[in-house]
Amino acid sequence: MSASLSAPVTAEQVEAFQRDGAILLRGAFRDWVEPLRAGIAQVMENPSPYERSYTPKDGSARFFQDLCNWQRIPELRGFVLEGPGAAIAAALMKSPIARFFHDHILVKEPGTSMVTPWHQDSPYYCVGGEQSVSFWIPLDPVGRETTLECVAGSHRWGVNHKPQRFDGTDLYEGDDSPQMPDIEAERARYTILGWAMEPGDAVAFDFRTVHGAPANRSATRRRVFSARWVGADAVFVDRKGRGSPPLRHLTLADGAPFDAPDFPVVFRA
Ligand SMILES: O=C(O)CCC(=O)C(=O)O
Repeated sequence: MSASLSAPVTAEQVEAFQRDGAILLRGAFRDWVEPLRAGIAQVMENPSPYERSYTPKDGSARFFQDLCNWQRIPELRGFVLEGPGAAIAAALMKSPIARFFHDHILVKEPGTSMVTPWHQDSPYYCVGGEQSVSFWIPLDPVGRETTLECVAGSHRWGVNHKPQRFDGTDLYEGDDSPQMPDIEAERARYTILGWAMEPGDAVAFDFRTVHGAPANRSATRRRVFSARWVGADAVFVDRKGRGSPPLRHLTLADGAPFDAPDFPVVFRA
């Protein structure tokens, strides 16, 4: 289950990622489905202090979320340090290194009405730079009507829209950054990418890419492991520990290279 020595992605995939800010990687993490399922089960049994699940007011099933568990759960640690993600991330980002940022577990139980609103990840994160990628890896089959959706090219819009919690409240008090446009109401104006997926497939998307996900109206769980990577140009952005994840213990200076023990360089060209 170690990284392949051959090119981890094709030149066409790299160009599509750079152009669209989101691509589908069929089967990229197929060998890691069982370890990731086992890791998620352990986290759900024993969540971290970062857990922030939502239970819809209509009584439908919950949307479980937890973050930053890779260091304490052996299966997740194995995925980060030994899986193919680091090499794929470096290639897609066109970076000589891939540094791990954090992991995010997102489980939409069957029937949950919880929609993941359209958003960009970059304004939530204490990291900036041009080189970033998240792998959104479903561990259950996901139909087109339930899958992650990304707005093609939105990573190049040059705007950081106001970050909000998934329940619609603002993340930062007094934040006057622009509101996310109502993508849902005007879907025809955008090129919206989304794919039916099998366990171990991945959507690779840039932290700046506008994305969201529907409720899970299916009868199947939608377990997802998201793994987030940055490249050589990453710098710390001081959000005073109020971002997501709320990493209050970091002592890096604003604008300093993003280098701390929690964020290991896993791949070097
Ligand atoms: O899985 C979802 O519902 C949303 C995923 C997401 O926003 C992310 O991985 O950044």
